[in-house]
Amino acid sequence: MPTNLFDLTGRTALITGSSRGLGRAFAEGLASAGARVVLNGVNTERLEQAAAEMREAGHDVLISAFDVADEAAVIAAFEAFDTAGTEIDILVNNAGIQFRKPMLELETEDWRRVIDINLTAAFVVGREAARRMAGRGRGKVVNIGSLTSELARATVAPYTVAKGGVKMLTKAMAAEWGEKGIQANAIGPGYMVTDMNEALTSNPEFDAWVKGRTPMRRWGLPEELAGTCIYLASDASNYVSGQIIYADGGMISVL
Ligand code: GCO
Repeated sequence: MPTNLFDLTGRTALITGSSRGLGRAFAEGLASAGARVVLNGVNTERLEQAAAEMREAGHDVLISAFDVADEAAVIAAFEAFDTAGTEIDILVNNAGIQFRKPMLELETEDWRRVIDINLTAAFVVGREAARRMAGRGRGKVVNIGSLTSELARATVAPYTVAKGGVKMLTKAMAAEWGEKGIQANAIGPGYMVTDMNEALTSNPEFDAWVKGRTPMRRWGLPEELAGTCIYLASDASNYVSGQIIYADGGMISVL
């Protein structure tokens, strides 16, 4: 038994969509547990800024700019990791977007974009990472679900469908990759204070609804998800696979 089951020293973690928001918090959490982290996003300037801030705090940080929804770019990024000898031990499939519109007004193109980025990209990046993890006989995949992995909310249908898919993708990964030494799990965040949710946090009615509906009576902070991510990325969860853990202040457990 290692002395610290949560120690990630010597591991490298790729976190998609990590220049800000939840992804950044996951990167900070994994780095503080000892991992080298690879930040990803499409805006190189923003990535460099985030990397500089994290290095300032003493973390070991690389950046890899690519669009998770562009399969050729994903494959090229993993080939670049291979060339550089960068082995991704931990993948956090975090990149996501939201698009709020009632279904009767929703264009198919917007539906597809949300599904592509939130769901299909998790499969594509997951496949590329897992092919390499399988060769090494170990790896951790942490997908990011949502309360909408279980429950619908009006105006966010494609996101709901994508996140329901992420829950089942996690189980499919667990089913196929367990024998290769890979554990795949998911985190289901509750309502979090992020840029993506700005339209919700700044809406007094929505704010009151979230606080009324959440047993902890408040929104979650991105850093409050870090511990769950460290757990699922570390040896502490070595016999846990196919699970989605809700970090939601208790919201999904109550009516
Ligand atoms: C929304 C929010 C959601 C929530 C999520 C909680 O627009 O409904 O952005 O994505 O944050 O459902 O898990």
